[in-house]
Amino acid sequence: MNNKKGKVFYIVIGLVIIFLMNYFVFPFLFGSQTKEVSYDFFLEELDRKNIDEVEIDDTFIVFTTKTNAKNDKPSSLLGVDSNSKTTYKTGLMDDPALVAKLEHSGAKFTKVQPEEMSPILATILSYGIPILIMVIFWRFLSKQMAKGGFGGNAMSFGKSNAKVYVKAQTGKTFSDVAGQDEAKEALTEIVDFLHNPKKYAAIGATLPKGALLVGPPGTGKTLLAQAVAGEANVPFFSISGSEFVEMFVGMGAAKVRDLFKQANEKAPCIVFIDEIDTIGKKRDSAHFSGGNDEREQTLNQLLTEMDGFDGKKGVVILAATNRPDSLDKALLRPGRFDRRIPVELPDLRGREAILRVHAKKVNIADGVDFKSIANATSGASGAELANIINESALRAVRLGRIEVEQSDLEESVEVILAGYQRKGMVISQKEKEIIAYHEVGHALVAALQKNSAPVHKITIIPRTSGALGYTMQVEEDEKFLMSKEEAFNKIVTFTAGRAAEKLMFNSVTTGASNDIEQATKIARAMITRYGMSDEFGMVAFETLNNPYLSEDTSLMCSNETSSKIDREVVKIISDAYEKAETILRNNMQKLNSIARYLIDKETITGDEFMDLLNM
Ligand code: NHX
Ligand code: ZN
Repeated sequence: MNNKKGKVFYIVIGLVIIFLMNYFVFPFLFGSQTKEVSYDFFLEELDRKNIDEVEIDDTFIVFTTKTNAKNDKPSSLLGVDSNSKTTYKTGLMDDPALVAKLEHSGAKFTKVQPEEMSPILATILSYGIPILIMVIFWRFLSKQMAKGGFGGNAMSFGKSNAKVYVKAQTGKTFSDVAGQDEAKEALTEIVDFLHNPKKYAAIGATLPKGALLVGPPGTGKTLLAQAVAGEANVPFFSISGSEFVEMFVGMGAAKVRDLFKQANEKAPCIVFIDEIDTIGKKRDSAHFSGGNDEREQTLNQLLTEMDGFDGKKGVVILAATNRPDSLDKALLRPGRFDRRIPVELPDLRGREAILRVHAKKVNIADGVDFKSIANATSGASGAELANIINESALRAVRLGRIEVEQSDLEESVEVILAGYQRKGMVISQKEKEIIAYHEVGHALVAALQKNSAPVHKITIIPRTSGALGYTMQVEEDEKFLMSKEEAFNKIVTFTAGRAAEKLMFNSVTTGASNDIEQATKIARAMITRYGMSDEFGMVAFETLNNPYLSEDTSLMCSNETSSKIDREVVKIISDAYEKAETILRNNMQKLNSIARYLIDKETITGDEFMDLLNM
């Protein structure tokens, strides 16, 4: 059941119960089946001499009748027996003749003091009892929840029902983690400590209580934590930071308390908190919203627990985040998460190793070249590589094979990059030509200038990402640096698609939007971050906020500089366009012949392309 819906549902039930109590159960319980009636009803009964006893206080007349009142309809809703005597109540009128009338009717009547206690009692009863009932109801619910009733964790009312996974063994070891040699090395000490804490205690060493695994999404932080537990052969408690975020203040903190209590009982063990940034965000000094109390309490509780537990006992807390910059400094103080273990995107060797690890789970044909796949997937994370292997296995099945072949892997790389092929998409001959010339424009310029990655593939088969065609370039070797020339030539290559369209058809299309964006991004970065413009030199106008989110930058410059930067960007790109145009103008025959060939074949490999070019 949906969590939110569940909560609303139970709150509504609670309110309905209070409502019912106030209207039906209380009056019944406290014997006051008092009916409010009009004053003329009272006078009428007086006339009939049907009134038995009367009590008058400062504001009300309360009376009983001898027999059933004439105008009184028994209340069917309550099922009150109409033969039983009912107490009636009516307002006291300013009626000088009242005493005479009462005497005349023969009723017993007394003047009473208004019950001073009664309003207070009434207040207590009408407010206190519902609250009491709510509390009991609440307890009941959380007990049900603990038992797994009401659909397990559908709701998180009440006492913490910390969803903690205790596994005697995660079953993972470091051999399951490929391409993270530095991180593994940093974690071996923790494994050793968990193996024999006494060795460390004997020398008096205080062991790290916590280590923070930082890195981009999909790099295997969770897997590493599981592997540490597996290697050390200790229980693994895992919870995600988002699970601490609760509807009510204090619940998250209760979960933290619970988690550590359980962990202490099971020590030595690993406690893993995924996405710790959800609770560990910097606490603002300003309290405008005031709505962050819950998160703050949770964080404080976490800090308290970390300080509180005995470091020698063997509880090691691992946490993962991809936004280390946004973490509260308090979390990073010594004795807390004082160790920071970077978990980076895999390099070429790492990618190959990761592919091999995941390939163990599927049937792979002999002679599959993982190295070339690794080479083509620069910047991919471990999770993406795992996805590539799975996609290729699915493709193999779809094509009725029992083994994954090289072509499956290559196609899967493209699926991850640009989506699935849209074979059914109908594209007019005219547009096919535009697309082909655009792509061959990219490819020719890439091939004909130095400092440019070789063309790997050209295709005009549309993909589900919206790409109508693309040119894949793959670096021969892994590159960690980019020279100014390489950066500029990249921009030239990006502008070449548009240049080819313009040269060939003397008109341009919207298709180049993605190229334009990328070219502009590189040009801007050259100026504001890489000190590659003659105009400004080595000045940083833009800084990277998060090493794992390349988009997350902040600009620091005057408005004047900002417009100068814009002009410089325009200049770089127009220079690049000119260069691309010149290269293409000097190679029009090649552009024509290869574009024709591409329209015919739809896909050209890098080798075919080079053959055509050198013909
Ligand atoms: C549109 N698509 O959005 C149409 C359907 C100029 C021959 N109206 O520059 O496909 O315009 O060199 C990955 C990469 C969308 C995903 C590029 C998703 C581009 C791509 C926009 C070729 N190749 N443009 C290119 C293209 C378009 C787009 C992408 C993507 C076109 C051009 C897409
Ligand atoms: Zn393009």
